Amino acid sequence: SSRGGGSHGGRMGVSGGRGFRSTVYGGPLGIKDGPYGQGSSCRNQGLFQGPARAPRALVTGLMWLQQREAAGALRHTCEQGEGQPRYGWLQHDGDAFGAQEIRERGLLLRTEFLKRPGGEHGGDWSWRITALPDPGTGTDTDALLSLFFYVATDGQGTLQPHVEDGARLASVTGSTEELGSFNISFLKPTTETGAEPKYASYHYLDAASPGLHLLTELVRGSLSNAELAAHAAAFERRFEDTFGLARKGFAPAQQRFAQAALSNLLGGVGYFHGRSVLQAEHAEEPVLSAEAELLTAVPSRSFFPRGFLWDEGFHQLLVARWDAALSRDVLAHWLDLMTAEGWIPREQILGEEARARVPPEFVVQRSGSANPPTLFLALQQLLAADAAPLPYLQRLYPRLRAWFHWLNSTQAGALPTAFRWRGRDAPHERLLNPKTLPSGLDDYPRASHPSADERHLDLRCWMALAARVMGDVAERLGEPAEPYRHTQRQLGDNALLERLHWAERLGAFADYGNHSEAVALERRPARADPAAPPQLVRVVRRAPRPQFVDALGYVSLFPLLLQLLQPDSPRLPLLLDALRSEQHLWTPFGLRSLSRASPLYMQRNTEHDPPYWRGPVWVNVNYLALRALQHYAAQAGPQRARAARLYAELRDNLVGNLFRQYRDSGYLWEHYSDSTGRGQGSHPFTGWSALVVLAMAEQY
Ligand code: 6A9
Repeated sequence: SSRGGGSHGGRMGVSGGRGFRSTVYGGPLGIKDGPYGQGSSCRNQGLFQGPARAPRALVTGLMWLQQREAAGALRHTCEQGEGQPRYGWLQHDGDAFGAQEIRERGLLLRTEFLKRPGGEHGGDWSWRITALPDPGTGTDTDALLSLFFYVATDGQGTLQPHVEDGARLASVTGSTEELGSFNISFLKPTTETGAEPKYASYHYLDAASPGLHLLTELVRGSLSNAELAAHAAAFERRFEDTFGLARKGFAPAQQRFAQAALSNLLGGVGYFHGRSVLQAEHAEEPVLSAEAELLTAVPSRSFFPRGFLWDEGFHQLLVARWDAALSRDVLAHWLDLMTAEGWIPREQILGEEARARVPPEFVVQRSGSANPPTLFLALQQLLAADAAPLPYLQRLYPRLRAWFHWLNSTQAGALPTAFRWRGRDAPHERLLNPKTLPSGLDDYPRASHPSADERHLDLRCWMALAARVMGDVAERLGEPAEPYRHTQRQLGDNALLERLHWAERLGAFADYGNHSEAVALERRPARADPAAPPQLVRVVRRAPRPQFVDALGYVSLFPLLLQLLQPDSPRLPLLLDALRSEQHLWTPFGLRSLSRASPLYMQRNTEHDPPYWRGPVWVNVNYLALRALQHYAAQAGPQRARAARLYAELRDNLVGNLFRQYRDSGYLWEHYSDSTGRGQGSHPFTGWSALVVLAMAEQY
């Protein structure tokens, strides 16, 4: 251990071995590469060609411990709810360089890695860990700090520690299936002035066990400052070349905010593998899927460290601008998860470790359930940027086709060209409105009484987008495009759209179904046991009948969001009115998800289920709104000038609030309060909230 103030480094040189591609993708927390490890050989598996990541990788990581009088806690991960002031990647290029800071009471830990490509095996990579007492948090700067590095193999391979002076671990050599032989060196720690740290001492532990234990005192770093500075400068240049935020006049603090947003999205990209629990529609019991591997970004490194289907399309809109090749890999991995019928499960909880973090009721994925096909948005962007070469599209195409047909057939509505999300919650007396998790908009109000006659507007619009992109891909490949073009025309036909979804009384587009607007939760004594505490129970004051659903919110905007409305549509000015009205969707922080005038605005769904998509501001939908407003501002039509004004105002509001919240709280958040702008829900949430970078850059 050493007294605070030391700078500790470890050079981790991995050399030798076969086909090592040392991209460092963090797991739940980048410094714990853990079971979501990195590395590995080139394999051709399914669609995915290029550097695969190893399921049984060499595992390395860091734990840390501030020793205090009242015994400190050994830390291995950062978890929401620990009151961590701030942690995350400040810079990360998704490939060869990253710099991360973890702040906690009394301590600032900085971790940096560098990859040096070269040779036959992907080259070497190095880490440096810097620990500084953090006087800002007002604690005893003499506290002992222990850093524990571990190296482990996962059931295969060998490890050999090499010890110096009786106690200091100088290196570990060994071999694994993926790497062949390798060497990891731990250099001695230094202080900032280059002197030997006064109180450093070393220990190591070599243990064969199901646990990961090579506990060692860490060492001093020889990642040269010069080399790191060059990477940081290169990152900043590339960031500016890609997004142009300095050119646009953003202040340095705002640029750093945007860099951190991108870096956390990239630094959260992980390699996951294992089996999912799948429930086929007519099977009695859920079954384990085949072993799957998934390279994906995640919504939140600490709270939801796994893949979510519709989140990923949004993530890739940003990733693709930075590194189109990485996006292509991710997209291919997702499409590879498709079952033989054409279904892609929405939440990817692969393997035991991932499952351990998820409450049992969320683990099973049900085969009838879809999720918005946002991967088409990402693909559309790759096509527009000429970043989807034909051989790649050719490999993707059979999967895309199967996916489209699965969606088009299994989610069809009762009327031609109508669609319906399958997998709504079953009605229950405790639910104000049965949720629609497959839509991604979980508790957004839908018909009060789910039925087969329901028509879901957002899904219909997603299908229009999917048909359009399928048509584009088919044309590029010389495949029959007309069936997709036909669907695209049908779903884009504004008159037909109005017939199915224009709700005159609401003055907006809406879902249709068996619905009662007079539904509420009331406190009632439990029926079975009059002595039990009262419960919230749903009462339906007027019988449901087939009608449009009286919810004005994100769903109503979909024909605008996905740019299906003609620029001269008489409905467009009405949607813009709703969007700009503070009584409805407009806030100083972005567009709220549900109108203040809507009966379910900010209503809980049950006693324990607070409003989620019933008021708060969500960044993914705001991004779509900006993109659409910019589109209508570029089209000749009566709303052109107004769309341009709304675009500029909305962008200022959204970007301004996310930046302020980051400055004040240290995080990007899952959603934002529509009344105060405060970040809410899971954090750090640098999944689709990171789209703020594209809003700043005005890239849509
Ligand atoms: C619950 C929690 C320790 C909900 O961002 C991922 C999804 C979105 O796809 C969806 O649109 N989020 C949105 O409505 C988060 C879902 C998290 C479910 C898991 C378990 C326990 O974790």
